[in-house]
Amino acid sequence: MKRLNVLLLLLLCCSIVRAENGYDLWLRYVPIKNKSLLLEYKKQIVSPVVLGTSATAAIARKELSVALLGLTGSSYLINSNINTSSVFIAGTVKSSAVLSALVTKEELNRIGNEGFIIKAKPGKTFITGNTDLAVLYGIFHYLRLLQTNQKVINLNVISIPKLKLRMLNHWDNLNRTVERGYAGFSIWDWHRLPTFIDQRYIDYARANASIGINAVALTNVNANSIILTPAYLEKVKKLADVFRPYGIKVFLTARFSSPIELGRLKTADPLDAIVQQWWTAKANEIYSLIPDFGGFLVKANSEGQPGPQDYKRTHADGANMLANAVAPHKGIVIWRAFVYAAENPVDRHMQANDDFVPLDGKFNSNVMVQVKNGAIDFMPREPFHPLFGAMPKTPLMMEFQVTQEYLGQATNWVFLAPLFKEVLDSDTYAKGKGSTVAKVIDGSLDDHTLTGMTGVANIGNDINWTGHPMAQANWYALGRLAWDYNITSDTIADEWLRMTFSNDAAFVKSTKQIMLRTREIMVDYMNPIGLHHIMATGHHYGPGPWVSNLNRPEWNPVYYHKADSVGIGFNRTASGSNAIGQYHPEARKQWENISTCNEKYLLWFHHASWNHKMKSGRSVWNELVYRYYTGADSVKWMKQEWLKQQSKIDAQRFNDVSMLLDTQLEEAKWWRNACLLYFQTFSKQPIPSNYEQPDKTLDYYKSLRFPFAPGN
Ligand code: GCV
Repeated sequence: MKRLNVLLLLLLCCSIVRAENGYDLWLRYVPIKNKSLLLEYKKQIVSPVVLGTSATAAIARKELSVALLGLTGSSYLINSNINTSSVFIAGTVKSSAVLSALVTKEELNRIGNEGFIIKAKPGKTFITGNTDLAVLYGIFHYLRLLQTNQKVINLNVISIPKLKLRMLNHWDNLNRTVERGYAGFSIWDWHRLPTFIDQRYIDYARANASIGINAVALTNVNANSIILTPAYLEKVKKLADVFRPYGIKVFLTARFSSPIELGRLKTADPLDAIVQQWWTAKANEIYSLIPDFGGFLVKANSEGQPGPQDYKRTHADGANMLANAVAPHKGIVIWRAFVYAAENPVDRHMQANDDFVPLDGKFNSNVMVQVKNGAIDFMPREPFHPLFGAMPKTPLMMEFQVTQEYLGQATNWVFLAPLFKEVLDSDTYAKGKGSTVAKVIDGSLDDHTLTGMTGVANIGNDINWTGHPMAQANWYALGRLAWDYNITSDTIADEWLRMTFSNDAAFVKSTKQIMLRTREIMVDYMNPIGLHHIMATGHHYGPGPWVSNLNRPEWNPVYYHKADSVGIGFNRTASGSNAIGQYHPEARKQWENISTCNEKYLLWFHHASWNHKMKSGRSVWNELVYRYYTGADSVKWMKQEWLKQQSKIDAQRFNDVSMLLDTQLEEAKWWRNACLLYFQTFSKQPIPSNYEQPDKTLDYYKSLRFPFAPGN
């Protein structure tokens, strides 16, 4: 009787969809439901072997054993030696003649240190590469195939990362607040480091390795020099030790004035010999603790940060000084191009090009210039940054923002892969048609070997890592696109949904459809037809197009939309700021004429009259009304579609997303009403009566305050 009860209890437990809080990300390894596939998989993984003695090989063995247990329900011992029954063999080419016989010399040269090869035929599977890390990447790839229920009996995969540095930038402060973080506090528990190693560090490294991320800048670019003190470097060393076997290199942000703050020098002038010696000694100290330290990431002379211009030196002078300090250790310097100055009356859009283009060719060979995807600041939609295609002699690194500072933060569901891809696929025309941004950053256009892409992380200590459960997809997308920018948004969403939620075909189809539309929906209810930077100032939460009282002109939304009685938008053509002149002529063509301008960017480049006729036949005013209402209505559609998925996934994540969609709908309506009521004071035109009219006044929206909005 007792046994029967236990059995019944077990059965009951198994039949309930397991509770999920999102911590497992896309590495849940839940049982494969398709019986015939399961049988096929089991035949491919008899007596699995992962060769190698390194910590990385041990991690690969552990991952495989955890994954196979979860996916198949059977426990597998992962051998580290080949035996007669092994049909699944993974290891470097050097580790076994069986593996080296499979690949040609040419293939081995081509895949480098991180690329991997998977070959399978019925009853045989081989995963190999030049290093244990490549093999680990191959195993994660193979597990993805199982997790997404793909066929694995005939495989011939050669996968090589398109970019060398695939990075996350954490804007994490030493007190654990996160600038523009919406998922709790920093996961770096500095106070308890170096002794206490939080399991999170390991899980974080594992998640990154599963998508190919191989570098991380731990600290905020608005840097604190304390991170460079001996006590903190000991802590950093511990994190680097955890990350190393996962193939992840650590970078630190360097505050340019550190020689003054820490070294008590009188200056931080990059041409001063004592300052140079200080940085050389600091670099030596860091490398003595962390021999594979990646290098420094620097924000200088931007938004109040110190930099070489304080000493009338150039960005190149500053970057090269640091580059000299790390060069003997094979380190690099990543110097950010996000610069603009309040005293400079030139259109903010143009200031980075003005500063950096003259420096092309003047940076040391171990310097990369990190450029945000657009010239203003991670807007819901921006044209690509004109620096891409304008500095052929300098390796440019892409900086995306994964954390949704300007895209609804952690209350809005927005899948960012389409945004990332839109930028990467943009044609700079730097060397004729086809000179895409992707080709600039992968080094192929101008023959660079240092290449990379980074994302400002959306990770915090919330149980599900990213605040909004759906925001995990953006971390995932960043990694996948940094590995291969040709992967489609559809594929990324598909993989992520299957691994993170379910392989149920109807669920995947419907939820993917929502994901792929989220970005356009958000653009419509937030920043349609080229509007930008009209968020409330400071925290950037919600609309604030009316703000005009801040000291720095370019911190005021009115600077960007320029609404007046005639029309709306920023004239950046030759008759205006001529920011458009910073693009190559062919690229310019798509925007320079108001009547042919790609309407997605109309108000980005033109001050259009309220009655300017759009391709839809509507006036600019009516188009704005239409977009704002369509965007907000589409959030209702998202909710309706999501509600249909209730039976398909676990209750906790289903409910979390449902509640957040309610918030998103309220915020979309808030954006719509506040912006239209405000712009109406200029257009003097009605919101047509067929639309539900705003239920609050403009004064009400203007009065809203959020003193404790996160991330600020
Ligand atoms: C880290 C924007 C953000 C700042 C951020 C800055 C940057 O201005 O609002 O929080 O600072 O970009 O990228 O340096």
